[in-house]
Amino acid sequence: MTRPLHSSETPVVGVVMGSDSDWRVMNAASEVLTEFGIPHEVEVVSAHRTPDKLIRYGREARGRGLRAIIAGAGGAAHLPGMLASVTALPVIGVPVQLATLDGLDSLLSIVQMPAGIPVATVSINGAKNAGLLAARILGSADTALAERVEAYARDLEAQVDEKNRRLKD
Ligand code: RP5
Repeated sequence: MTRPLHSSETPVVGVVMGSDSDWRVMNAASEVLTEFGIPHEVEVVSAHRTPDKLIRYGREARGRGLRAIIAGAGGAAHLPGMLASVTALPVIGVPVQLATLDGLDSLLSIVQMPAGIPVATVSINGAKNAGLLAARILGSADTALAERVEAYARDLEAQVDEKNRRLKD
């Protein structure tokens, strides 16, 4: 079952992952979305173990009200690309680092898409940035959300200023 994190609101972002073992990384995307007040759902959808579910999820996503999908997977990480093939929604891919190799396998599996089917790929284990990118995408049509994204950037700037002040003390 798809789990709305804010049951009173329709999810607008889908956070999906190839395995529940990816949650240790993908949790960061969910945390950011919660911080920005973006209703989202979390679901395990595997390109290889549940291919029918993947196709269904991708085809139904836009009709259910989702406006972006964040998809994380490791190893032979086909989930983000396959989802992008069956939906017109923006898909943000998160390469998840596994115990073997160093995550480069996941990164290359996600980033090397054929022309025509884009996936916006973030860094290895970059789920936090995936959440922030989803906030920016939604913010392009939501002034209040865009202002929260700007405030977040200002806060980062203030943190760097503060660190500089401490260095000089
Ligand atoms: C990928 O295989 C998943 O995204 C996960 O990163 C990896 C390993 O899955 P488990 O064997 O831990 O379920 O499809």
